Amino acid sequence: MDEEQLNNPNVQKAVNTLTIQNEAQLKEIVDRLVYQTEVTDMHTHLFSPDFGDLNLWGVDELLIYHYLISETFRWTEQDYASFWEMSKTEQADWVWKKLFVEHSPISEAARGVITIFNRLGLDTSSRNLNDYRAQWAQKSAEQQVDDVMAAAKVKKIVMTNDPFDDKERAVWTEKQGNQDSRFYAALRVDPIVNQWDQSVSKLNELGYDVSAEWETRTIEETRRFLSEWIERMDALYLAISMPGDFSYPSEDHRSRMIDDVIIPVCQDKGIPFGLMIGVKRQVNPQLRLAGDMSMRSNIEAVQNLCNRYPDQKFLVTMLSRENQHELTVLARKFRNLMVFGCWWFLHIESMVEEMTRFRLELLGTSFIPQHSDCRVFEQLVYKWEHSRKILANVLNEKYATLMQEGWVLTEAEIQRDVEDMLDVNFWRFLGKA
Ligand code: RAT
Ligand code: ZN
Repeated sequence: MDEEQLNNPNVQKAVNTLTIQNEAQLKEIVDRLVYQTEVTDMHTHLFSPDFGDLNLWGVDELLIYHYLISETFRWTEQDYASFWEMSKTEQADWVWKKLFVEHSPISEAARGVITIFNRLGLDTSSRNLNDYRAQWAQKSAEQQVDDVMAAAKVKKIVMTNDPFDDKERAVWTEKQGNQDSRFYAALRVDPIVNQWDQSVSKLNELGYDVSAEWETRTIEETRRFLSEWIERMDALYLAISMPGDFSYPSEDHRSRMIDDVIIPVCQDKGIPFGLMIGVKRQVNPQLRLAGDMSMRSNIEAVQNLCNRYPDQKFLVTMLSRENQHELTVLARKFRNLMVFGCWWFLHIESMVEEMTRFRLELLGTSFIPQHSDCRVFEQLVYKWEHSRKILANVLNEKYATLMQEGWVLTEAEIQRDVEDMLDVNFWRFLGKA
């Protein structure tokens, strides 16, 4: 068949519905589809170019990613304060020297930088940081966003949006907010749930009549705050990170806020509540953003939420390896629970493989295998490529065992499954697909 025929949609459809003949053909098809299918990245810390310098990109930002900062400090006695006093360029020089020159960049986060350089066409053998900087200097933020999304095959990006952040709020209130249709908002609610005392004055400043006491007026006004911001941002879901000792229900502020404000607002707006559970914040405050740890959690909090609110959808990921299997089992019991991503310290090859494998074995394709959690734009390239490789390998193995039993497969069926996992499951869960 020549290229013209292959590009004809009718011919394509006929080819897609042909039975796959052997495992070599299967591998070619699965690899191609997993690598080529455009993804929806449902949790990131990226911003569209509308947000100006909140949109982080470039080689220095890549090197001072907090995942790399904590790794770099393992190689030096340097005091923390002097590191934070350095300019970004000096910090990046230091990370480069310690992690890429004096040692091999083998960790996931360090290897990721090399994948990015290579995919963006830089000479990884030169190891010349200033050359890399010079090549980046030729780009604009807008161009880089386009190029990276094309290279990573990411079509939709969900940001993490915080109205308490002064810089970000100004973009929503004084400018036009997000105008880029490839980007979507998720409203982050950590402060009002986890630091209520500090949030009261902030809400007052923003014009909401709340007080430290939990009373009707405070509940109404906090609901109003969330509703107005969901509308302003067109937020797809509410999101929070929870410490490992999160329990629900409980006689505490968190449970009151969930029951009286968060769930009623989510129900009213018809949006999910996303929970990322198992962080132990600031075990080493000197490392700042890099100073958080993972913590084992009690799955019963999720079970109780799903049980009490069967009509409410919950997007959930957990941070400790020990919680992963039971979270996946719980998703078999509650269709209002969508398991997503391999979060933070689990976003490493060995854990992604283990989790992807048992999630497929317990849930079939009815989950969201990955989100990137990127903070720097170019990270989309490595985070997605590394995960796609694992997903392709595991899927190849699973389909091959079906074929060995005489099950016939078509390319169209595999395409459906891959699109579900990388894109559609998220939107369907939101009721938007
Ligand atoms: O993965 C990260 O970069 C963490 O620092 C957190 O931001 C985490 O993903 C979160 O959303 O709380
Ligand atoms: Zn995150």
